[in-house]
Amino acid sequence: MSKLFERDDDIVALATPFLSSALCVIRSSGASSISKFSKIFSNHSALNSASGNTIHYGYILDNENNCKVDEVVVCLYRAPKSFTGQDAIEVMAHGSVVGIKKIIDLFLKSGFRMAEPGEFTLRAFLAKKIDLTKAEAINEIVFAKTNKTYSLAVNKLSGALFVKIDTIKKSILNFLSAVSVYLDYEVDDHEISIPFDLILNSKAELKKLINSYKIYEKIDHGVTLVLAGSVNAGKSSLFNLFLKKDRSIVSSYPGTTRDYIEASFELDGILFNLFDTAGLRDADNFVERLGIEKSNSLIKEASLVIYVIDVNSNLTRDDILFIDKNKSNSKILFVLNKIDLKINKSTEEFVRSSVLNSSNLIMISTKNLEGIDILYDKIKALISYERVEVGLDDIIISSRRQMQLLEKAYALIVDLLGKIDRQVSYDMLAFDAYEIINCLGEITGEVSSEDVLNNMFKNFCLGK
Ligand SMILES: Nc1nc2c(ncn2[C@@H]2O[C@H](COP(=O)(O)OP(=O)(O)OP(=O)(O)O)[C@@H](O)[C@H]2O)c(=O)[nH]1
Ligand SMILES: [Mg+2]
Repeated sequence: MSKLFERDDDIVALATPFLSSALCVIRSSGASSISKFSKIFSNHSALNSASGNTIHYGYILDNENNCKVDEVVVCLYRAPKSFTGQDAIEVMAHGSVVGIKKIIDLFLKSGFRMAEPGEFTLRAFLAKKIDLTKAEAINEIVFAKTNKTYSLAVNKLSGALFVKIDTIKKSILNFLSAVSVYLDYEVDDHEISIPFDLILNSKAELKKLINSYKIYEKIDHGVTLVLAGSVNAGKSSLFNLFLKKDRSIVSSYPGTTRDYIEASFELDGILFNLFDTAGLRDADNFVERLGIEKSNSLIKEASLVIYVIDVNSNLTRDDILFIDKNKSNSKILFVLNKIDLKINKSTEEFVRSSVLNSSNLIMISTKNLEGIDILYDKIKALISYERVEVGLDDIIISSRRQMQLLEKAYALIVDLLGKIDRQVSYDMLAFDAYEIINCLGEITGEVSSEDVLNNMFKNFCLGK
């Protein structure tokens, strides 16, 4: 058997970020993990005789230097009742970066080795604790960017995708069984009914799953929203308002923002990639000119642009050029800002008379928040095409690997249906059905090669 499938040596990794925090979790697993760890734990005799699923209080000890390193709580698991199916120890220590390094060093000195990314989940898979769809769901939960992608991943963790794939697989298996009976006993095909409809239904189910990947891409990639406008119009003030924090510098000095700043926020379940840009003007400063060039290219690529205008001042030459060029562009929202101040009538009139769709013009004040709700509603309306109604029970494919296998299975089913139409021999149909079952088995991990597993788990983070 290959090395990958016989892993029971003792591994350790930090499962929480390597940052100062109240607490951290250091995770370990392996056949002799408990006895090795007990050497650096104050309460070692209790630990060695402890039963699984127990919690122990004590100190991590540096025996070489004869000192205590940290006061900790330890969770002890015994095989097979643990995430990895092996004996395992989880240490909850104080989240000090110095302390974490010391504790991990002591683990290594006691005979553990650092785990590879995803190795705990790989062991859980190899111990048949989880299938591949659940393993991937764990990674998706960790990296989810929005509430929606998070909830969809949790749904998969509960096994929904596995059940779905398994149901399709069973349909194909029923078809294969009927064909095999026909082949084995050479019965007359009038005497046995071959369930061709199962293949048609499976094709439809696979199509639904394949389409769901496009939905996922929409939810995951988000909408690019760019704030543009002349210097001092209030772009950074609006940027901070969207993010609900003072991220971008706001000042009355024209040309404060020189380079673009990117951040994300969520509105109505949709992820927005928000850009604050350098104010447009004929700048003499080289750095500022580069920033303005970047602003222009971001505007071109954006799904939606909010062009901010200071309604208290005269329009700039750049404002007039931009309005003229984009007055009928439905992806540009013109926002007249600073309505808490005296409104410059000629500025307001010019914008009103130029912008073709009056609902694309909104008056706001980032100072007293007038008009902000209207702006939010307008943004939601404009990107409604991005909104996909996904129930939390829906199964959405979010892994490229799964998607490629689903496409392969779909192509095989289309091919099989063609052969059924052409009435090719039943042994060829059986061969194709068998291939489809294998392909679906690769999604759940029932059929998997070492290369596939190595490739998949290396994308996990350390400690997972
Ligand atoms: N009265 C009032 N002042 C505002 C409003 N919005 C922004 N300001 C002020 O206008 C000035 C410029 O605001 P910023 O948000 O820095 O403008 P900007 O468009 O990012 O400017 P640059 O980065 O220089 O291009 C600051 O002094 C803000 O406090 C508003 O709605 N009302
Ligand atoms: Mg700015």
